[in-house]
Amino acid sequence: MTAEPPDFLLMGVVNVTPDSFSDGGLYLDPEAAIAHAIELESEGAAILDIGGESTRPGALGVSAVDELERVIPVIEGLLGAGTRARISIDTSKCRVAAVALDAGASYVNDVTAFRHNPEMAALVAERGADCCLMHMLGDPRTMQDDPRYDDVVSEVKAFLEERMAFAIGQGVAEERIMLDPGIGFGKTIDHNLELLRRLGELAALGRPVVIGTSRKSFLGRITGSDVGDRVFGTIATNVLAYERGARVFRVHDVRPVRDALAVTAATVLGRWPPPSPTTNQPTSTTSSTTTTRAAQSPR
Ligand code: HH2
Repeated sequence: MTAEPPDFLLMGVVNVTPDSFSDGGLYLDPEAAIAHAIELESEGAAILDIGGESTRPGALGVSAVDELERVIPVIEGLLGAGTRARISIDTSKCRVAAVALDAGASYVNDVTAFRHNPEMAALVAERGADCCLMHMLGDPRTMQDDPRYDDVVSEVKAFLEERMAFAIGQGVAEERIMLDPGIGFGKTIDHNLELLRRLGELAALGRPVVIGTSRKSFLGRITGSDVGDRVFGTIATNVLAYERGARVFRVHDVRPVRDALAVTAATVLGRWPPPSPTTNQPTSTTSSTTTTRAAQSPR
């Protein structure tokens, strides 16, 4: 495998759920989830995002107990297997995040941006974890029921600014925060496209932008492709998102997106190999510092 350019990170999706929209049931067995995560890491994932609750439109929530039963054996198994990738816990429950951090996770991906459990911010602060704050209109049960905005980009931007201020107010260090527009979370196809088209306005907030378009339904609406066949659309959106300043890419199909972004980054930078050593490291400081620098000065 060639070296990864220094300025982007791949977050591999590991859904330990029966009902996720694209891979529900495939990795509910911990051994299957661990093997899948190890494969994603070998393909270039620097972060493994472990989730035990689907957030697909209409999804019903699961209890913290069920969520923990799904994710903790996977986190422990991965660390036992010597993973060098960072472990992210994809949850909006403080209790789940706390146990996952105890088990060795170092990143909290909260699709509610600390709104579901505001005390999650203090937990992240206290543990010195990194976090991703994502925009969502409403909640997964209702979010796709006629979402409306006057200007989706400025409203998402204002929301992310407010959530970042909240997190900082609760003690989270600014350099620990990443921001995500929440593609598909309370957005029509046009809202998703407008957010991608004007992603630079969110990158201007100065924090690394995370983007999650992988296999989502708007790609199927455009191409007519089924959920398992949306990697080409996923690549197109991630390449454009990189060009507009995103630096963390949450994907199911790590290898193809990695190759596409490696060529994109090399072309945008205009040189190969990259100027500094690879930053695909498991330590939070290295990763977030690198992506921060990149987001502030993408080219
Ligand atoms: N998308 C999903 C879940 N978590 N987190 C962030 N930060 N950004 C995203 O775009 C995002 C996310 C939905 O994808 P998936 O996990 O594959 O599906 P499901 O929620 O059905 O498990």
